[in-house]
Amino acid sequence: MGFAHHHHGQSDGQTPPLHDNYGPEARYAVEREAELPTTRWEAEVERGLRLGLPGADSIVDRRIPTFSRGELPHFAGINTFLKAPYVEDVTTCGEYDVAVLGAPFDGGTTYRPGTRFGPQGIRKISALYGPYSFELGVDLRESITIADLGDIFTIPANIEKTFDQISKAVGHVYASGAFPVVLGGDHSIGYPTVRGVAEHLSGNLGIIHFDRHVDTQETDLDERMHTTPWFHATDIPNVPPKNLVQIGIGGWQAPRPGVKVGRERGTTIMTVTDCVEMGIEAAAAKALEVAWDGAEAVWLSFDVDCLDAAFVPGTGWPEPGGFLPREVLKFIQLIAERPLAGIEVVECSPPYDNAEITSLIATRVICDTLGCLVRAGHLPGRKP
Ligand SMILES: [Mn+2]
Repeated sequence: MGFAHHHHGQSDGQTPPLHDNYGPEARYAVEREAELPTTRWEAEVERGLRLGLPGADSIVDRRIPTFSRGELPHFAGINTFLKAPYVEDVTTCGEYDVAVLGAPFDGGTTYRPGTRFGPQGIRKISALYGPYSFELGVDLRESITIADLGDIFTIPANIEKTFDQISKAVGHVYASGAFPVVLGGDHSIGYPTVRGVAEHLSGNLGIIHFDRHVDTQETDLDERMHTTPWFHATDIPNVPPKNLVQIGIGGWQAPRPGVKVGRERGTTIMTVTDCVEMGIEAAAAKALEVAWDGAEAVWLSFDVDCLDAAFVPGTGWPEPGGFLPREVLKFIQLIAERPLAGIEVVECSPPYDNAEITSLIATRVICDTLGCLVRAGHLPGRKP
């Protein structure tokens, strides 16, 4: 890489017509790139030179500063999410379109821990990503502003106090008008995140939940754990279970007490086979229909273990037979054609990861969600 991919190549502004060898997606991608501005990229270069000093005399490309400031080089710099500015003053988060916040908590895990390091792992590998997606034809840098608020102060020995902290933090971000991106953390955080958003709505909140596990039992090991968020979330008056759609459920780790609760409350479960055999397009349409039925807003809760265990070794309860990454990414593209209230990505456990691949897919899911929301015109989003 380097700077070359930021050049547009045609200095005279003339673009030759595309030949006919492209498929429709590649054609869309190549055509779209020509329409994307470079305004904020140029501002980043200018800022880098101003704050980081112009590069040494031997540096030929005079856009390179002495100190790395901004995106490049990808391996340098401080690990915020996508190298977004670290915004220490959370009272200002509403000035940004998107606010990333970590929920480093693994006190709800019932097998492998380590998700307290999930936000660190996701931020670290996110440095590998630029802000531009080829297929989506979106450049996040040119379209939206992102703040990294750092992490919520979780209380490792107390689940309930941690839940209260998470609800307060997520509620603050949601009320500010910034789009919340929550980096888990184990899946117990699904209950307090939803609680934090729901209290700011006058209508109902639907939930689109990707997972191999139902997570609908009331307690596990005598507490509210990462196997229980949706029992408690759907006890909230404006989070009805009829708007909870659970995608990718299956295998040998879906506890019977949770299945019973889902049956009694009328949640909707879609297995991997159901989704693949009806086709991802039809499955996404069904998921949207269920989640949005009479709802004011929809929350996306993405457990990385909905993917086949081969793709997510760094997770709390890996389960073979899950989705392929491309199936999940297609699913997300379709879901993000409607607006979202926010997204959480949970159960990424870097201590069990190999070559950062679990953190990599967690990052990809977030970037694709943001990119698709931008493409669909939902970001920049609502402001209070
Ligand atoms: Mn799970």
